[in-house]
Amino acid sequence: MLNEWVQQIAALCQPDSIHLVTGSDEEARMIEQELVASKTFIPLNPEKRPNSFLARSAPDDVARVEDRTFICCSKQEDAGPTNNWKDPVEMKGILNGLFTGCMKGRTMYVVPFCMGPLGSPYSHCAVQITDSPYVVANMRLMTRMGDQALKLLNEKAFVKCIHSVGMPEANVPWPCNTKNLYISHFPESEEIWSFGSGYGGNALLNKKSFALRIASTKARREGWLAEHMLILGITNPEGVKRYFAASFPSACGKTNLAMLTSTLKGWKVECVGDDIAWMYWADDGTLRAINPEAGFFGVAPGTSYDTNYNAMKSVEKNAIFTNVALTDDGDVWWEGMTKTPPEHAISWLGEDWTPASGTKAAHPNSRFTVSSTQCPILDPAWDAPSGLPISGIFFGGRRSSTIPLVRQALSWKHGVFMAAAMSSEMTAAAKGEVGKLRHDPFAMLPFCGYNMGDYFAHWLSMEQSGRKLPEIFYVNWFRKDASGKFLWPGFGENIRVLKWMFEAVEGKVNRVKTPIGYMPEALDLEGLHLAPGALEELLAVDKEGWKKEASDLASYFAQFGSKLPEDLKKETDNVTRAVL
Ligand code: TSX
Ligand code: MN
Repeated sequence: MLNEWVQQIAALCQPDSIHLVTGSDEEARMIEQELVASKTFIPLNPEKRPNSFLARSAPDDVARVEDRTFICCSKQEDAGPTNNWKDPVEMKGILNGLFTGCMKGRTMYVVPFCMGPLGSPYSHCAVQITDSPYVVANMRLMTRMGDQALKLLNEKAFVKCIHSVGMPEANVPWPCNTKNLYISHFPESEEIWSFGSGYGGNALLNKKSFALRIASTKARREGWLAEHMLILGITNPEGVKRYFAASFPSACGKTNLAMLTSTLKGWKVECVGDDIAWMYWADDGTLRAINPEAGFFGVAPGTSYDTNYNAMKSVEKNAIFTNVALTDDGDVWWEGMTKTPPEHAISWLGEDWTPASGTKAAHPNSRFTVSSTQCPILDPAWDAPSGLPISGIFFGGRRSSTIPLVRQALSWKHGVFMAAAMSSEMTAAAKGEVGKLRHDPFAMLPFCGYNMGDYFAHWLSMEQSGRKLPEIFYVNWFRKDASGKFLWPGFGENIRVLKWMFEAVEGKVNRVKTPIGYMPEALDLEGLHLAPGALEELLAVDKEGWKKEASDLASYFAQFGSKLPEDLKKETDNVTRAVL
């Protein structure tokens, strides 16, 4: 079956040769050498950054392209109002044209990979065909790939990922074809076809395309959850450990949180994953999570030994950097990495750069790719085939007003409502107007492979007897005072909020019931010099703000029409009534 499919794709794409990827070290060195020869990879100074490489993309191939991302299911209604839909037959016609001969003069790599711990009943295997050795090198760090996955592959049913940069006979460092971009998902046949881009989520089909868009449709059919969530473990001073999953829109510091360095004595955070969680109901009624990934593909700018010590330690060796700056001593640099910038560097565009240039040395969406195993606080059980029990789930967004530092949902339904109501202020890192609110339910807006209204209903349907539902929370590290200053110090100090949630799960904290959820009566602020009145401001229920919030939400929800679950309408009415 695998062989047949490979031959079929080869006949379409007409590559010069086919390479079935084994995942061996010799093979990795060979691919790296090939990438160095084609100038895709610049080897970094081995004294500074051993066995690490820098890649610079084409200037117009630097991020996921949501308006060229398609869900191709037979009925448009099944894609819903938040996805781009195309008829599967029509899309296959377009793709057949584009893929014909698209790998002429190139090698076609066949990459078997497993998402999730090897041998876990919760894991799923897939195969990606690609003509990008850069993609193969990244997938080696981010997934369990090669022979180990091939052995586990279900020959009858595996997700088929087909990717081409769309530049046959290419002899350039970063081949791509951004005039003809298609990132197409076929949830009914479990196929992904991606053409024209070599960057990030457009090309590494294991991540957003498979582990979220296709997996979310699988999860809906089979009664589990495929979510855009980090997973972390928290241990208290008594040695009790609990796991939490958490979901945030972009530019909220999800990777920083996943690798948090605690500032509270005796409290420890360990990292299971920073981006995706697959969660299942175990026979004992608990929700158990695995991280389907095996590596990090993190945004570089803003990452420093101060903001994310463990990420910086993780990328000290064996890392791939994409679109960061190259320093004169053969190392990497990006905005926010050090307090003082280098006096001179080569920018992500390959040009001379100095602090006086007035441009960014690294692209705002520049990345590091590294294996999870290099994270100093990787949870010892991160790879457990049985997954890890989830005590709580929290959601959040970047909001300068209205949304309190932390609150606990009043019920499962209320928690689902809070997550469906997620929104975040846009930063310069994302396109759009800076400061403008963008709704991003469950941080799944670009990643849900089906109708978002059905997705809400799926979450509501998780509430069943015999299940130990995790507690749901909502946090906001970004509330500001009247003068525009952040009220909360964030980063490692967020452990104080994690502590409150940990104890809330155990029913140990004092909390007050408000119309928007349970709020802390107090937080552990020992050793923290918060401005007088700041905590009150952080936890204030702003009636005027909530009135606006509720009416804005009602109009946002209206787009889902009859697909919007009754329970979410009721929850919207409840808050509206309570704050009026
Ligand atoms: O990642 C962030 N987190 C989570 C950390 C575990 N960031 C960075 C967001 C961009 C990706 C934050 N920024 C956080 C936060 O909790 N909070 C803030 C806002 C903030 C920024 C700076 C300061 C305080 C708050 N203080 C000083 O600069 C001294
Ligand atoms: Mn993500």
